[in-house]
Amino acid sequence: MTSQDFIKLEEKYGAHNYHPIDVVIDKGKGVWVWDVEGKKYLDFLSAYSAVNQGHCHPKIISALTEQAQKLTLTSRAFYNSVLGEYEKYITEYFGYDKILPMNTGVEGDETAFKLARKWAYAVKGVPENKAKIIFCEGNFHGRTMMAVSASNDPDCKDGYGPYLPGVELIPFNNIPALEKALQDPNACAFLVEPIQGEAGVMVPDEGYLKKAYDLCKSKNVLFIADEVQTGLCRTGKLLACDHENVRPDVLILGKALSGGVMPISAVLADDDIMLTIKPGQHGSTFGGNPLAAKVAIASLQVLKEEKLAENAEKMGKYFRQEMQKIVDELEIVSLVRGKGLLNAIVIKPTKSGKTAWDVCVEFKENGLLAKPTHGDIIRFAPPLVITKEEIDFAIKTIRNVLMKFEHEVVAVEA
Ligand code: IF1
Repeated sequence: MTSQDFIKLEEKYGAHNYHPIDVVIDKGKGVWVWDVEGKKYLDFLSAYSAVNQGHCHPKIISALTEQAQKLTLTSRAFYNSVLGEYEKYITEYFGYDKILPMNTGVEGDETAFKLARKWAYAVKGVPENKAKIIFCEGNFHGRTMMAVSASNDPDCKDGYGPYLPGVELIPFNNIPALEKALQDPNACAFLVEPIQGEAGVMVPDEGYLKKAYDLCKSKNVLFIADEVQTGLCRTGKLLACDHENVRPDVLILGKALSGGVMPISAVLADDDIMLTIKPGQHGSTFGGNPLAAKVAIASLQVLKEEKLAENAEKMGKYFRQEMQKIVDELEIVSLVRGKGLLNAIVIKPTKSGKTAWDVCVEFKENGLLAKPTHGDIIRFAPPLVITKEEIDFAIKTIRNVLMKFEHEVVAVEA
């Protein structure tokens, strides 16, 4: 079967809720993937930061296959011999009293959301059914009705009403707006991405997270960080909040917690918050399964053993510096922004109506995989195990492709 055959198969039998780039990946190792025809590509998306440790990392795959032959799932109706070890490991790793294990990222967000409401009624003393959770415009927390209700992206949201009440949206990176929203005594939590990923890698002003955290504390409101995409060394530190020495009251992790092997998410918090959820009040069949527990331990070990935060910091700086030269040289790209290895460029409008999508198709033709977001933004987020030589290959490819679009730029009116 050829790539076209695989694409047709998905088109006919799969729901049409995605529009992928036309490449059918068959194999992956480290930063590289191969299509069914055997052509090799540098993965510059990493499954949206789930594959931080690189594709099929041997240590993570060993943990998976070893445990898979012994025990995979008990449900939480019974104890299993691995979960406690994982809970101890991850809580010590991040410095929290407790973990609540879930599966997908959005389940982590849902869990944090429910936890904040429980805490509002049990601890803060918010009147029943009045709890309010503050979100930022442009957020992305996943696809469930909670996340959709908190979204203001029409693609995510439209046609799915009625929406969940008790959420308020404020502009991102805007301290006065947060200050105002926090005046409501029923506000119980501020749930925020330290860097907005899907919005186009929006990095807030330095000091924003710290100020937001301090404001939340002054109003007895939980600061909840969605580090599903920004966490686990992606931005050059273990957590993006570490850049401002902010310790979230509730921390949500997902994606790279499994190195891209299976859905594993986690919510971390201290006892005064976490213990407001009692037996039977929340859970999941698969959350905390022994297979996931072993995979997550290995994934976290790899981050430290291979110093992936340091590499992301160093390679990210180098990448942005080299990209900036391209931005200065070419008209077609207006800017590069990001932190660590979570970066994006913005493409200018062209005469023929070609967009960031066409640029990504051309990247693919030249052996580099990336995906546009919001029409004119291209996200660059390779696995964190990337070397300088591989970054140089990416820079060369990006420059060559952008050169092809250069003569198409619409002259910008002064
Ligand atoms: C898709 C985007 C990225 C996330 C943050 C929670 C979740 C995500 C900050 C939910 C998920 C994914 C979802 C995936 C594409 C991808 C994405 F473009 F849609 F926005 F990364 F930027 N919090 N992001 O970024 O995690 O439940 O999916 O495990 O197609 O929906 P999930």
